[in-house]
Amino acid sequence: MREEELPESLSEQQGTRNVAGVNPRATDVLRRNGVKSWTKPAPSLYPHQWSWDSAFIALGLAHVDNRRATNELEALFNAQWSTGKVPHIVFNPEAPPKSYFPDAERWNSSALSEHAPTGARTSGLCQPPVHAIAVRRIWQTARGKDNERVARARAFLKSNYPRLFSWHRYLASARDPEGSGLVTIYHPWESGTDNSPRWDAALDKISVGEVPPYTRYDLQHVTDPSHRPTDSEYDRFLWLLELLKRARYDEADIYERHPFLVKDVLFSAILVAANEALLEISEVVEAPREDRALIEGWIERGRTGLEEQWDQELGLCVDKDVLAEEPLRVSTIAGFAPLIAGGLEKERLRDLLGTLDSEAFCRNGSLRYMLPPSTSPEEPGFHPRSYWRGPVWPVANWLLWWSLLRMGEDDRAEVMRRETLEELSEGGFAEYFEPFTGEPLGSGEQSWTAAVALDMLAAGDIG
Ligand code: 9WN
Repeated sequence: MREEELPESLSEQQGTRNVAGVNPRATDVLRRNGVKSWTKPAPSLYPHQWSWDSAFIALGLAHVDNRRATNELEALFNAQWSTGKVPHIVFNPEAPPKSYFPDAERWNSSALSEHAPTGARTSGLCQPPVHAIAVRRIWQTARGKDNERVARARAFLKSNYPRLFSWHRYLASARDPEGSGLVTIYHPWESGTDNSPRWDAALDKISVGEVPPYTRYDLQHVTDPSHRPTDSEYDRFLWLLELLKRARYDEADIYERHPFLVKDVLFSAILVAANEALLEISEVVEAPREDRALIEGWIERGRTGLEEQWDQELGLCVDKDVLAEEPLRVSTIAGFAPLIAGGLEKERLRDLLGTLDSEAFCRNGSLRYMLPPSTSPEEPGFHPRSYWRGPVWPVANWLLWWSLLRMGEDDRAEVMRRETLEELSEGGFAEYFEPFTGEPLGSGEQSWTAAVALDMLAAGDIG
């Protein structure tokens, strides 16, 4: 769809405040990245539909165009696997050739797995389940509006509730056969924080075998290759992909022999928060009582599992290498997982806020803005320009801001919101930012950056 064919209502500012021109610019980014019924994460670096990007995008679009927000999620869920898995990438058949690697051919999921969808080509992985949170936002922004909009939102909730429920059930079962409350990921791409030092120790243990030749197209879309993962990281990523293909994406097979099985605390915490949203949705759609009991059980189990991963010395929660049975002790934003999962005891909340307000994160004296670097500058694996090894990511700020609000930490939340919006007002809607200079890095015009700005701007307007 060409730009001029995108719905006009995207430029209507429904109830959002304009902070230094951020609002109209954010709306324009989402308009320009729009493709048919969904939105590219970025104009050229990411030409397909990504799972958690789409959830954040829908969250932002809910404030400017509810129909487009619902279309975004429906397009994604149309590619859901029969196991309940929501794929991390849904490939765009109209993407220019040689624009993103690994492509649909390399994943080959429809040929390898009977569970893959028939109408779309997808990757074989998944990403953090922000979707129910976005669906609830669609409901919140429709409530109190005209009857037709409320009825449309209710119908959307009703038709998509079963998809959300089966997605969460998949994560609670296939991805947690131990019943630990924590989700196992098979690949760093599933975490959404791909080259974070969180994964270094687990990746180091893998001996990389023969990877069929490949060309990285991502490097042609950034000004400096040091912003992106290194070639050696890519070799490991691609090797894990080969192993998943050999297992034909079969969960039991993967669990049996895959060399990268990690309990991801950030993913698990997002699932807890999404389960809270799902519980509210289940009430709106009057879902069976048994569903609600199950969802409540998942929430409780998730919080208990996270508490077991608490590291008192770091003042953070840490991931766990399932195979080595070891905690992965690295200081990154993922460690704030319990804040995202909510339901905290006073003491744990105090610990987490103490870490957030320390030199290791927001109070580092050299920061351009008081925003948490993705990896603490005190970590040996920290790198201020390399992707998830240090740069500030606006979506991560959104997760923390939203969690602080839910914990009643309004003043801290307001600082996070203000600093984020100021950074975007100065640097634009970049994918990520250098923490000490505020320099925009990675792709420009990143959709989820624009989307979280819209949600932050609208704060106060919604319940
Ligand atoms: C691999 C799209 C995605 C985000 C991820 C981010 C990055 C892909 C890549 O871009 O990952 O999935 O090629 O680097 O790490 O969180 O969903 O924006």
